[in-house]
Amino acid sequence: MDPIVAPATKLIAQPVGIVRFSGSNLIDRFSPIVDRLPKPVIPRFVYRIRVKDIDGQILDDGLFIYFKAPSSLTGEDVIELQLHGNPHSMRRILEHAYSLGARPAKPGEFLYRAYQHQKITLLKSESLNRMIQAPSFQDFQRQFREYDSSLPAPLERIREDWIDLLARLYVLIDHVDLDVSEIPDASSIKDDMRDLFETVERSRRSYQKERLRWNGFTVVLAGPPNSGKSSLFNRLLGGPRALVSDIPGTTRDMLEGRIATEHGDILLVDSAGIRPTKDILEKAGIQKSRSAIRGASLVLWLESNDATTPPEKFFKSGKARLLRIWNKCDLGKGPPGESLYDYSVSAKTKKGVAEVYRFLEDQARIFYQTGLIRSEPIISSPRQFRILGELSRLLRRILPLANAGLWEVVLHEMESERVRLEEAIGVVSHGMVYDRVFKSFCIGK
Ligand SMILES: Nc1nc2c(ncn2[C@@H]2O[C@H](COP(=O)(O)OP(=O)(O)OP(=O)(O)O)[C@@H](O)[C@H]2O)c(=O)[nH]1
Ligand SMILES: [Mg+2]
Repeated sequence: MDPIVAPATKLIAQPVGIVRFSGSNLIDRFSPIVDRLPKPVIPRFVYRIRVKDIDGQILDDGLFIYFKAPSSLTGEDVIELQLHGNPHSMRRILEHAYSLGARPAKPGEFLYRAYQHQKITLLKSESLNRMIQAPSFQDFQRQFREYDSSLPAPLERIREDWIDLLARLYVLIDHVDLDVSEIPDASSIKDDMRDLFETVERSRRSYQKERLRWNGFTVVLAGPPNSGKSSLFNRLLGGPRALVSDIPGTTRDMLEGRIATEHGDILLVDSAGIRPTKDILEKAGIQKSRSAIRGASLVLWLESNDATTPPEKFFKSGKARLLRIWNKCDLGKGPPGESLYDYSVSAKTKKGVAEVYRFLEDQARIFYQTGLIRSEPIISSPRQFRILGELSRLLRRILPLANAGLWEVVLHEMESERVRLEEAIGVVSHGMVYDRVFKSFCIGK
């Protein structure tokens, strides 16, 4: 296959930067990158090498490992360069690789190739992606167990049951022509269809329960314009991430930042100030704020002396947890009705910010500790959840048909759904699988 290349680590300043290649005949094609590469190159042997830029100048030194197809991550030839993690030198190496015919890998393309060469199943590759993105150690552990397990994934088990039912339906309908000794019992088929429906519903419920947890502990900063949301966002993240100004309506788009605590990640979201407006862009921003509030684990509702709008009308659902914060306490004016506010802070002077931070840390601990880590494998992606929804709707529709004895219709419906189910677990043309699953993954994985 055509050679692809990508940094497997981010292009930021760090001790080690990894560049990964996959494709065929990699040694022949890309040996000009390495100064005096030994001949022949022994697979899986670690070489200390120096790398060169397009002009043949020595650029950096590091380690070189060659994995020969098919014994590699992707099932193709793979080269891994472990260099110094300077983004500028890494870019030079990538440019040299492009000039020799490598193409930049698309997001998830290394895993996709591994899937094409049967190095990993589609469902396991989704577990792997979840594992990398896990917001806490417990979530990582749980995903690793699923990735590492030899037990069939829930969708694989459902598919087995589905095919078993189909086989019995074929015999039930055609037993005269098929000359079989044992005719399946129609009532046991109905029972098994109901059991299967229950299994599908159980998996759907467990996914819904765990979904919030996978998103991580999400804290949304919301409130009227100019109350200092972006200023507090920057303070909590410890750097000037969001634009701050005295013009109300500065923040239009959502901005996210992650704080890694020992219990798990806090996903902090800065949102547009909420107020009535005719400005189309601002309106769109406010729409986003409202939906972020709906999905939040905790909302920090910020007000200050020049921006007081009580949160009541934005919390009709009563679902999101709310912390009311009075900002700009350095201006001297205390909040009206002090008891309304949980914290009084100044994003400008940092007064009270450490207390809010500690509260968030504590809430994150509770969030990650109360999410129960069950040992049974569960559906682990929105894509798989959608497939379950389709299975559930179909079973709900055909159960009455089975009760009425309309077996041929039941068989027809289940047979066409089987195709969709097999798509979901990877028995499908590769282009379609790539489009649906892999492109949401990170580049270099
Ligand atoms: N004195 C004082 N000024 C503050 C404080 N926090 C923010 N400000 C100022 O208030 C103004 C608005 O701050 P932002 O952080 O942009 O407010 P915002 O809530 O994000 O505003 P929108 O994005 O427009 O909704 C800026 O001029 C800040 O410098 C504070 O604690 N004390
Ligand atoms: Mg703002």
